[in-house]
Amino acid sequence: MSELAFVIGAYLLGSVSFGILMSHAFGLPDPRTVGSGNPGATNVLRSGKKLAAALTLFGDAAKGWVAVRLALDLQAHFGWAPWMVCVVGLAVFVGHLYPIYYGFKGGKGVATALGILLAFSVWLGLAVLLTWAAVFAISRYSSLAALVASWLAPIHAVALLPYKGYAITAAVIAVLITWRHRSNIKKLIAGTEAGFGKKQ
Ligand code: NKO
Repeated sequence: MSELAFVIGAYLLGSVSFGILMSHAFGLPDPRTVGSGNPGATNVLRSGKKLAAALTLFGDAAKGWVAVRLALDLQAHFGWAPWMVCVVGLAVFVGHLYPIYYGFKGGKGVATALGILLAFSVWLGLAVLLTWAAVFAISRYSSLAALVASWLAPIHAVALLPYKGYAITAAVIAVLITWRHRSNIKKLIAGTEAGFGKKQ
């Protein structure tokens, strides 16, 4: 029962959008009404306010990290099944994608996934972060970097972590990230995706 309450709490925490909150705090337009229309760090960065984008990235990642970190502590103290931690991770992630506070229209899950994977394992989080940075450095597309990082995350998880539930969770996250990036994928193929720097 306490597990179910915690899963619901994780979903509600995931529903909090730092992209919307930070844009409001910095007097920027609602990110859902400008650029790609996505309430994520990338689209907040398109406003030109780097601090607002950085705080969006930090906040959206932190909520994923906090939910999973707390679940790991509770699992250790109360003998929850290990897979409960995975369910909590997916709950906070689904909250970000389909938030109860914003008509179930949320973000693409990249920053929140990073926080979740960092809480599973710092090495897993760093491997995924490095993948994102490498693909972004080469392509200058935030979306392509997120897609490739998400696809490689389950492979990193299998290689790094003995508990296979984390790899399965990363695979589910990769499927959902890909689904949420379907408009980006169409634009990448058409050559009309908005990049940063040299490609713009
Ligand atoms: O506006 O549709 P858009 O171009 O904004 O946005 C596409 C973008 C949406 O995601 C975000 C969050 C952005 C993050 C920048 C992240 C920097 C570090 C990322 C690490 C990545 C982890 C991948 C996790 C995979 C499981 O994609």
